[in-house]
Amino acid sequence: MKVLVTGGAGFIGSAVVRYLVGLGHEVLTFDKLTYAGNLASLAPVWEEPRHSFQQADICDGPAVRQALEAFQPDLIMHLAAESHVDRSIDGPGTFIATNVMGTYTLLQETLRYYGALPAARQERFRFHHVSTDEVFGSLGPEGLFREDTPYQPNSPYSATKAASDHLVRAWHHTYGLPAVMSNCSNNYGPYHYPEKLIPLVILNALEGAPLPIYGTGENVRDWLFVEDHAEALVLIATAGRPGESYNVGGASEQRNIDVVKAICTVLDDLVPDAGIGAREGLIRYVADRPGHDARYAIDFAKLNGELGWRPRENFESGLEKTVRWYLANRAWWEPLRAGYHGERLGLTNGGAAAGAAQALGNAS
Ligand code: NAD
Ligand code: TDX
Repeated sequence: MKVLVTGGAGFIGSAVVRYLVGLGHEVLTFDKLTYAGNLASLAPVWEEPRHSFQQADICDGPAVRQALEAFQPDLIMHLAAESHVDRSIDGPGTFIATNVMGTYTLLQETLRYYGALPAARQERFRFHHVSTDEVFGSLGPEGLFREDTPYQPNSPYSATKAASDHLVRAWHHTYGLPAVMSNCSNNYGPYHYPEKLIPLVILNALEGAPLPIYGTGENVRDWLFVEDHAEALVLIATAGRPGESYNVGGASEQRNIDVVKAICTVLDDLVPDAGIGAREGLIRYVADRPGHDARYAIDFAKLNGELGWRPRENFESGLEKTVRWYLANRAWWEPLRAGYHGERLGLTNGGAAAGAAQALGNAS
């Protein structure tokens, strides 16, 4: 297959690209290279003739059109997004631009491209939209998100992802675009930009810096190893039913405080440091995230029943792999830490108005 992957230089996108190329598919990575995009994450496939790269913005209709016409994909996997909840609190404008307007632009150009394909290629063509469980809002202590759970997004990030999900659904329902969707839980693993909880805590703990826990640390997330997710995404994109959505979860619910303590234990074991001591001593409770969702948990019975997928890693095995990867790949993360060193994000919305005007201006 020829697969165009938007956001393929990001954390999950690059795992998908590496997996697809490994399977023998021909892949075009289409990515704007924002702060979160990193060509070093594509190093394992960079020399492969089956892989090519185009730096471009999904909000740029002519660039999307040119890429589709030149590459002629059989499948589009759409992962490009602004993805960090804390940044969406500080500046929602870029989230509206990329996640909403960018998805709209991509859908329009995809529909145009799809409409011009011969019938046999239309039959095979799929558009896969990758989304998040955060669109479903926040759970209490019991229950799981299912595909039919009502949408109740609480952060600017999840509101823009919910909007993009609705657009994809409508383009399928109204225009007949053969689209599938998936909503997954929190990913972790190699090549994760160190602004999210797990990589941030690994790197801070390694250097003996404070480990910030928002609020009480009781919030629960369901952790999914990124390579398990990549496998699920390719299965959904190729074998999922158009018009359907599939939940993807890791069957690994953890309280944040337990995640941070587990990272401390693995690092104390692998890299003991007398100067730092037991790393749990670095934990600091800090101001809560505004609108912080209490609990996310996923029921992936549909994906398991229809397509036979389940995660290979449990949290313990996945976390140890992840920590070992960061220890072995300083050259990947040191330049990123030089640019962003874990400063607290998401406590103001001071830049929002200016950011919105600028971002939406660029998108039109
Ligand atoms: P990421 O932030 O690591 O990567 C996003 C990528 O998209 C980057 O390479 C960036 O350069 C690119 N990008 C951003 N704006 C773009 C634009 N306008 N045009 C083209 N490229 C652009 O994100 P991720 O964690 O890999 O997430 C990938 C997708 O999965 C997103 O749609 C996200 O909402 C979704 N998701 C992520 C998680 C998670 O835990 N990380 C969980 C559920 C869903
Ligand atoms: O320093 C921190 N301290 C802390 O306690 C950070 C960065 C986070 N947290 C908490 C907030 C959350 O309860 O840890 C939890 C995980 O936070 P993030 O890593 O920021 O992830 P989350 O907000 O849950 O969203 C992630 O999963 C769903 C991804 O960033 C989204 O893109 C995805 O859709």
